[in-house]
Amino acid sequence: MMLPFFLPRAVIVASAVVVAAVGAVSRLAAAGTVIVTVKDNKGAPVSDAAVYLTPLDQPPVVTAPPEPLVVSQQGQEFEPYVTIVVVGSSVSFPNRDNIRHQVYSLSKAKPFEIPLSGPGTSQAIRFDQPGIVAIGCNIHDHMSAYVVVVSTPHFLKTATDGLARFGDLAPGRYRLDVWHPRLAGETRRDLVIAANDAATQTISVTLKPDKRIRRAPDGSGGGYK
Ligand SMILES: [Cu+2]
Repeated sequence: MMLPFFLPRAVIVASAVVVAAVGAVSRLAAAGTVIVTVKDNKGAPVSDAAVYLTPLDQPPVVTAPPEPLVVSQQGQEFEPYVTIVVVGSSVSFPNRDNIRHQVYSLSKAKPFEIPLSGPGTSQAIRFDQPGIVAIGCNIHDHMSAYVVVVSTPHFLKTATDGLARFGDLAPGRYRLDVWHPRLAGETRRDLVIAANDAATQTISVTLKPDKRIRRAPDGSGGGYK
């Protein structure tokens, strides 16, 4: 007796799903929003934090961009300081200075070394494992950058307001990770996002002091050129 009732119900549910997927308005109405604020222990907003949400209910699909992202060497600094990429992405490292650099990483996720390279040269590196890749220059010890390799399409880097706003998230369980170069480890928490939810999360982090010297003392002094 159950079967005749059950089958039509299943058909109706299936067609409702199709309609929701086609109608952008229905899909947006059901999606959730998460706004993450990253603050330090004094309440000041933190920039350059990598904030990412990994769906836990089904493995997320990530697609590497067709063109490499760019981390340049400019004014004896890497620019940008923090770059977030999905697994499989390539990053090119153009030298836009008039001196030579030697870009490298000793990180577990992607150890590499680009040979000593002069002005105008560029080499791309593919990041094929998730993790934090700390990058330096063998010639200029003060130069420092990070590539954060994630396996989720939902990632943002905070600007000076410390905000990361994720919209259009499918309802379900997520892991929220926050990472920053001056954080001892990752800050992690689990979230459940309901349909039509607009959740706000404030993450307080205790940052280690900024030991970076933002500019080389004086490029005219000779030495490693
Ligand atoms: Cu250098």
